[in-house]
Amino acid sequence: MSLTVIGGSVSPFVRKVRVFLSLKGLDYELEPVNPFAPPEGFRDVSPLGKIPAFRDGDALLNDSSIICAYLERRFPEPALYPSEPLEYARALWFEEYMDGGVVPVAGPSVFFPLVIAPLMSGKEPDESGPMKAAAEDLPVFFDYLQDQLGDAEYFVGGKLSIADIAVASPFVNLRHAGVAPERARWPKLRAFLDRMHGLPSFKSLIEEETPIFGKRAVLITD
Ligand SMILES: N[C@@H](CCC(=O)N[C@@H](CS)C(=O)NCC(=O)O)C(=O)O
Repeated sequence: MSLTVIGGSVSPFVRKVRVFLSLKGLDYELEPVNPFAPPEGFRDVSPLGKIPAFRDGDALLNDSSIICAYLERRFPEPALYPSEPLEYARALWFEEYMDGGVVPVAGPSVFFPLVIAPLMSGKEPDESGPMKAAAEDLPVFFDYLQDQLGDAEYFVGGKLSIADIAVASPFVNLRHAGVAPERARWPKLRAFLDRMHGLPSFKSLIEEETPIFGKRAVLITD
């Protein structure tokens, strides 16, 4: 068996797949690709030019959600999707809420200008735009997530699932940018993130990524 994740840790979608594999107890290779400076022929591997792509032997797959869904069928244990129909649908919803709702806002308006642009240009970032976005655009997502989590430990069905992995992954990017839901305002969401990011599957990636992204002063946190 030979499993390969194609992409870099800059991406919350790549991280989602890597955490998923880790929680399944599966070994894999990481083939680093920067989608913004892709190797020649990358479109043959990823028709939309995006990461992650994934290889299982000769089979090639794209899109983090599809890769995780495939892995669940291919390696059913431990189950990381709920089996009850409504819980299954809710788990998929939280995945979509993050991938299609939160990431397209948090990525370009906070993570990219505070972390990636300075890495590429070597210049200090102008924090005003990202801080405004963090203060004005992200709270609606934090409110919703905290409300949906309530007093539960996990988002769906009282059990760790793809929903929790998908929610926690983009918050690692925000964390690298020095942004986190303030503890006083979103205590339950923040405690959930602390728990998730403390799992060995997340922790090892955060430790791997931190030297690459540098350690920004925490801007919005407690
Ligand atoms: N829905 C896709 C989204 C993948 C995605 O947007 N990846 C970004 C990196 S975070 C990318 O490769 N962007 C390059 C581009 O859009 O050209 C997934 O879940 O895998």
